[in-house]
Amino acid sequence: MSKRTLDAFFKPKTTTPPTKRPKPTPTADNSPPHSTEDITAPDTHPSYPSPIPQLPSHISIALTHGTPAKEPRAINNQPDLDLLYFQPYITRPTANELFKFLRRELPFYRVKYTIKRGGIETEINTPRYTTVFGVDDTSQFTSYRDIKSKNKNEDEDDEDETTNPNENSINSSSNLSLTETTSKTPIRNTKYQYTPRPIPTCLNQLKARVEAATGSRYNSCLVNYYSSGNDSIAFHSDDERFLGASPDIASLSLGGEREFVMKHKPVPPRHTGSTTSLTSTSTSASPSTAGTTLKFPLSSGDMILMRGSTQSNWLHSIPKRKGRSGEAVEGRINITFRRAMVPAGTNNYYRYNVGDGGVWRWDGGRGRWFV
Ligand SMILES: O=C(O)CCC(=O)C(=O)O
Repeated sequence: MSKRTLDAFFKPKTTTPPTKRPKPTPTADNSPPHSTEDITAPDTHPSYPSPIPQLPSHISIALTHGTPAKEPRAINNQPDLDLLYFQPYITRPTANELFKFLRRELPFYRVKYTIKRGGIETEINTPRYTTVFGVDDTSQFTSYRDIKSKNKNEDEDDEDETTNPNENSINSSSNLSLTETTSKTPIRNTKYQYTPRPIPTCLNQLKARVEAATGSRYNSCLVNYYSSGNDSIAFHSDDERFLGASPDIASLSLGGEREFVMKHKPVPPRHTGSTTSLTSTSTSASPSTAGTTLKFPLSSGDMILMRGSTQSNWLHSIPKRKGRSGEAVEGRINITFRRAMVPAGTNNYYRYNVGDGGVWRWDGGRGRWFV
């Protein structure tokens, strides 16, 4: 294939029109939308509805030199439970700054989808604002320059500009294209149902720190925003097969305090004398676990790492929180860092965290969301 044809192939074809952004008025967050220290260009990519700024340098420095703020506590005193509880992972002042930055700068969505309940199509309105970045292990974002460089090496006669592998930074993310991880060839257009988006530098920096603290690798950042104590997430486990058998999931809290509640999955009664007996990953639970509910307060900057057999045996939730004024209405961001192994994970994450609706933005000046 000629260089000209390859260039045309890899260049992003369409650019999503930028979404409306609030005028840069002084914000209720007490910080200008872009402080004077933030002079580095924002990340841009055709899959982003608008550019995503770099972390202010004081946050970036605090993350690099100040995390983990405290060594974690291992919680493994219940059957099948294996947690690391960082209380906190990021100091409260930095966590609150990071909360305001991410609420202001990330594109959020309010996803609606339908499921069949008792044979009837039911519309579900996700009771949170959500967003997601990243792609499963079978694909990777590769810089346009690197692809050109690889092609150049295969065709030494082709004249091309010199490439610098160090420029494969997300900062030049408009250059990033999806390639197959093993073959390094461009992915098929039909591989994903939704367009995966590279993790912007601000979240990538955070991910790198979390990886160092937890000893795990992640390829996806899922972000939830709970605008008040009325927003919640029901009991569930992140036990999808696309995460592998015993996934590590790091869950970071920023902003308002909420309670993280866990309970063991129901243990099916022991079934004997049948060749079609149920199999379950939960059979190791002792009777004393049944009905045990664990509650972990999550303040701004706290992080819980769920690992090992936790997801296959325990459910977790953030229940609604009422009655304690102030805390109950304060916004909260939760970021989960996960590693999806196969495209089903990417499809699932984008379907339920981005979907097909409009982009929601936080207007700090007015203290409200707009679409
Ligand atoms: O908000 C939280 O702390 C939990 C989020 C969660 O459970 C999830 O995203 O699956």
